Amino acid sequence: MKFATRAVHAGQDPDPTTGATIVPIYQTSTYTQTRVGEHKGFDYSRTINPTRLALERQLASLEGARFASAFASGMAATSAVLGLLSTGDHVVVSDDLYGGTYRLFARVLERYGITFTYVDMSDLGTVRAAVSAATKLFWVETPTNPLLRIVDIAGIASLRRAEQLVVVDNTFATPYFQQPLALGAQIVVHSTTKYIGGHSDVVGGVAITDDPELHERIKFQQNAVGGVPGPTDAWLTMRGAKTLALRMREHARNAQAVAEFLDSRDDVARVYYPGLPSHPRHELAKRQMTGFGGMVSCLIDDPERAKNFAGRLKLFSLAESLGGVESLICHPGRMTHGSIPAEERERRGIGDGLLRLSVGIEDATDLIEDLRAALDATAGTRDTRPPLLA
Ligand code: P1T
Repeated sequence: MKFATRAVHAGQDPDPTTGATIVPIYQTSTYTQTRVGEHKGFDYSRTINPTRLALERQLASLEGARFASAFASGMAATSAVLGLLSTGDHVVVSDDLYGGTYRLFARVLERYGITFTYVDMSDLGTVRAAVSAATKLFWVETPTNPLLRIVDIAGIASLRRAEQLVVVDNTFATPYFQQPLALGAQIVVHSTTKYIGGHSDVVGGVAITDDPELHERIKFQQNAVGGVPGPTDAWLTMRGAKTLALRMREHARNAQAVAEFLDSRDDVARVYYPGLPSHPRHELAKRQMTGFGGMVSCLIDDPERAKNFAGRLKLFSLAESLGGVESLICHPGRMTHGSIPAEERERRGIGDGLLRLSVGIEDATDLIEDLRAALDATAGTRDTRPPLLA
C-alpha cells in the first residue's frame, strides 16, 4: 500500500472488544491476569500498551519497517539507541545537529566512556578519516538542524563495517520525504514532537528498525530504562501521523515559496534550503529525498536586526520546536542550540544572525507578507552575501 494509505490504516485495527473504529486510549498502567502465569499478552504498561502498540505499528510501516519502539521524547529515543553501546565505543557524528543531541552526547554519554567525533558528514572523505577500530555507530542528521546540510545516507552506509550501525535522525525530512532504511541505515530515530505529531501539542520519540535482533535490543532499553510515552500522548501522536502526507506536501510547498522570497531579498545574506538550486547539495537532496521539507534557515548580517525581525513577525511565533501546522521562527544560537558552547557554535556556522523558520501550512501569501513587512520595518538593504559553503 502507498504511504498515505498506510498513514491512515497501519496498526489501526478496530478495537477487538468493542469494535471502536478509532484505537482507544488505553489509560491503564496494568492488566488483570487470568491466572498466575497467564494473561492476554499485556502485563504492565511500561512494557506494553495497546495504544502505544498501535502507534508503533503505524510508524514502523511509514518507514517501511517491521518494528518501532515509541518513547516519551525524541531525546529518550536517542538515548535508548545510544544505550546499545558500551564504554570504549566510538561514534562519528554530524557536526551540525540538534543542540540537545549534542548535549546528551557531550555531557552525559562521554562520562560513561563513549567517545564522539564531530565531522562535516556532507564530506565522505572526512567521515572515513574519523572512523577508528572502536567506531560502532554513525549518527546522521539530514537535513541537519539548523543549517539544512544534506548528508549522503547511502554513502555513509557504504563505509560501514558489519558490526557498525548507521542511525539516521529523520525528524526534519520525515518518512514521507526520506526513507533512510531503504538507503542502508539500520535504525531511524524521530522526535515525533515535530512533523509526525504535527500539531505542537505532544512530545514524543520513536526508534524504528527492520532488524529483529536490533529491535529486541531497543525494546529491552525501552522497558529497562522506561522512557515510554503515556497512552494519551501515544494516541495524539498517532492521530497527527494520519495526516502526515498531506501536511508535508503543504509544508514543502510553502517552504519553497518562503525560501525563494527570502533569497530574492538583498537584505538577507544567505538562505539555507535544500530545494534551492543554489544549495550546495541540491542534486543529492533531489536524489535522496522526494521533497525538501518545511524548514528554512536564513542569515541576516546584523544580529540585532535578526533579533528585531524575529520578534516583529505576526504569523511566525518566536518559539523552539518545529513541524507543527503553525509557522515558528527561532534563533538557534540563543534557543535550540544554546547548549553548544558559543565558540563552537560560531565555528559551526551558527552565528547570532542565523534564524530558523518552521514553515507551517498557512497560506503562503500571508506568510510571505508577514516576512516582507518585518524585513521592511527593520530596514537595511546591504547586500554582503558571502560565498556559499560547500
Ligand atoms: O524534543 P524531543 O522530542 O526530545 O526531540 C529532540 C530532537 C531530536 N532530533 C532533532 C532533529 C530535533 O530537532 C529534536 C528537537 N528539536 C527542537 C526542539 C528544535 O527546536 O530544534
